Amino acid sequence: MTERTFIMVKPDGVAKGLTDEIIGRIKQADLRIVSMKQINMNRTTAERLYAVHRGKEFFGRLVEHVLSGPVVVMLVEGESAVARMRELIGATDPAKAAKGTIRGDFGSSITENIIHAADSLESAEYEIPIFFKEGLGPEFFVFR
Ligand code: 3AN
Repeated sequence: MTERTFIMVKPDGVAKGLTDEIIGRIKQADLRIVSMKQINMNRTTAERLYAVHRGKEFFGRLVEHVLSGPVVVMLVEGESAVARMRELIGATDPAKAAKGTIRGDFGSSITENIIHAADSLESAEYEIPIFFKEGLGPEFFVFR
């Protein structure tokens, strides 16, 4: 099934100059980047994105990290895009993520783990409209 998913290169990934490397891996996996932009998130948006984690011990660290610098948000489309992107990013903790995955290759800690990818179609449907409004603005293009 063709799916759309939400991807975000986190501030540590942007700061390490990994955006191009990540774009390359997404395209290599036969997925399309439908739209992409670099933004500085505000607190309201960060807390909305991570609303499912509110109340957890790490919520504050997660929000502070995502506010610490620019992020690159992407709308990615393709066959089984949600599962395929989760394979590409690897396990949440970089120390446990396989080599060859983005987090396994570049992540430095469970907070600074380079990249976010929606963990289900339901999550993607919640996360995408926080950052992308269909049909609005010049930001919609297809990066093949
Ligand atoms: P994933 O990003 O792999 O879907 P989630 O949904 O469990 O993982 O967690 C969302 C984010 O919260 C992770 N990307 C990670 O940065 C952070 N996180 C999760 N668990 C912890 C933890 N125990 N300590 C610090 N940060 C955490």
